[in-house]
Amino acid sequence: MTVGTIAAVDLGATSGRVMLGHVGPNELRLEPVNRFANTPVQTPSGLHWDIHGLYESALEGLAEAARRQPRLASIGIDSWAVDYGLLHGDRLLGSPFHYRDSRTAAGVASVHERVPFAELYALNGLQFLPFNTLYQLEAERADGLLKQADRALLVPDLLAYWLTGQQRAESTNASTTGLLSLSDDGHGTRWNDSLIARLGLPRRLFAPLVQPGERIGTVLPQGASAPGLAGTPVVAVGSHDTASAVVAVPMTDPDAAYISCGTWGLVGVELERPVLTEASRAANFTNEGGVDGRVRFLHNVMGTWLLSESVRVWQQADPSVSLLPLVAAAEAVTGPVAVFDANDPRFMEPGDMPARIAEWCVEHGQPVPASQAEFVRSIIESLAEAFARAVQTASDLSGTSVRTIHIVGGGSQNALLCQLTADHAGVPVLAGPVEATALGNVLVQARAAGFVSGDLESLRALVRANAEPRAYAPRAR
Ligand code: LRH
Repeated sequence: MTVGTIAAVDLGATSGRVMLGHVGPNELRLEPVNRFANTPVQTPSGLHWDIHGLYESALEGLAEAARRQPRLASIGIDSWAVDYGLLHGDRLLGSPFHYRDSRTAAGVASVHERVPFAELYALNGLQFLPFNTLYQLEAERADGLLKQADRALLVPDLLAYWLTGQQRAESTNASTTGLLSLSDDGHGTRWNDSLIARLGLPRRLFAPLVQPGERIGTVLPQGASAPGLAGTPVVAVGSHDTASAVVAVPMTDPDAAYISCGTWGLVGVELERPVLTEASRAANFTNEGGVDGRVRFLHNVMGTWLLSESVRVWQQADPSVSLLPLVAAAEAVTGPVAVFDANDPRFMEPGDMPARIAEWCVEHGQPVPASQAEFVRSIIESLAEAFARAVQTASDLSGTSVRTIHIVGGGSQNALLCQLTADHAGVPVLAGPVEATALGNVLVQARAAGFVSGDLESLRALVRANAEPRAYAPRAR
């Protein structure tokens, strides 16, 4: 086996990047090509993604990748889940909505009237999140917009379509729509036609499914903005960013939990079979589709969103405020700070997070943080507490006795968060890699191209061999 080079497009809720991945049996190296901001746009119709800007930035990165590496083996695309573009023929019907837009509230009620949540959970195994695709589609249906649409493509599928002309639905991300059939051995092979019909959704919206590792198509000459890009295969990866991140969690122990920590903290364990008990429904745990048919049994905790939204608000008064010095100042805070419920729905939508945290503290008789450093400390303590609680619940519900917690993604660089998570959980934390999502994306492509082989455990061994995670031992509390 040789070392091959692959391109990964990885779009997060606040930034995107194109990476080259150099992969062989003993090599795994990422080479950043470009990074760009992902700035949502508020218009009278609501909060939208700047999908054309994102596509353009991805194309710029891919063009540069092809310049640096004329023999790219393939391209793979991942992004956040649930959001989609509606198409009429090849025409996009408006900018995709951001999942933090509040339009879906009415959609939730009307979906649950047709299919009560308990029944939905038995069918799709998904935790309740008000923005799951099926609720968003219900909002479009009620507005009459679906009459004109003949496809709904999730964001990575939409970009892959623009590159290749092929409309496909990658299964890990499709599992977050709530509209896939869930069988005993997991997700991913069939749309749930009867559920789609009961919800009054047109079946034509849903493209044929592909599994991670399958080829979607090749870059069209008109999709190529650089010589050398046309004809490059576009391969399905775990196109849900969290599915790709979980591929690159360097777990060696089956009794491990993971936290994929970026905007969200996705906290859970990997399983062979879904858990659909009454207890897991009550705890709002999800069974999302993973690569190789694994199940991502996890819960969404609010994540670094609480920090980035707070900093955004502080910057409105003082543009010099930035997160890193505040985290350093938070490390120096010694007295007790409020630990609030990071999962409270009031923190979901964009807005004045410090004010909402203060409001929560007043309502619950806790001290309101007195400075920005105290707010940051309080947020990090609260996230660590919520992470530890979710690990415990994942362990109880799945029967996994967690001995290690892996933190991957941007949050793994936050030493205070990692240490406090270990302390709250009373379990050692292993932190890194930071770029787990891009690594998972690259590894699935590399396996499809034959540069590496084996199951997820072999891919994870390669991640670990190339970057040893940093260990945080729990301290007595
Ligand atoms: C993380 C993520 C998460 C979803 C949310 C919409 O980026 O994909 O797994 O629940 O965004």
